[in-house]
Amino acid sequence: MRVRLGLAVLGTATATTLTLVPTAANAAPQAADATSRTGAASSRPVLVGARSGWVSTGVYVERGERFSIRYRSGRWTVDSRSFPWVGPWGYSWRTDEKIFQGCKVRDDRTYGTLLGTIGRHGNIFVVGKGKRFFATRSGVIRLRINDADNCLGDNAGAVRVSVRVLEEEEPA
Ligand SMILES: [Ca+2]
Repeated sequence: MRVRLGLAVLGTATATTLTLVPTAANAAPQAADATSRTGAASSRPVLVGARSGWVSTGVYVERGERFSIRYRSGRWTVDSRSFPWVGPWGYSWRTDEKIFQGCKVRDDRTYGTLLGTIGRHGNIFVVGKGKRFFATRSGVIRLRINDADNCLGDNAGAVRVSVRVLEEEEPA
């Protein structure tokens, strides 16, 4: 009786194993996709909210390194009641002159322009829709909208960029 019972248990175990096989086979391609996505993207996706102020990208660069910031998607506005949504290149000067002046982080650029800095007290540079940059100091790259902290309340939207530290000999 005990032997038969053992066989019955074995039979059950085999059946269970058989049903698990297709599940495992289905899971395998998903796992492979996830790995290849991660492997291909040494760039880091970063979401910069229009109401967030400075946002850390989590990407640290050493002085002298090159890095790229590329616009991926999204729109934002510096006044959701009165002004249209734009990408990280910001408003045209024609639209900009209709917006109350006095809220800019960089006066020489239009509202809505994506700005960057390295570390806490670095120069504020223009990112716009993105390009390659040269790090003039070491630190974490931070990004924000060209709209001052005390003017963020009426903003809306976000832009998504990818940030990547470039290899020494990497071509454009
Ligand atoms: Ca605003």
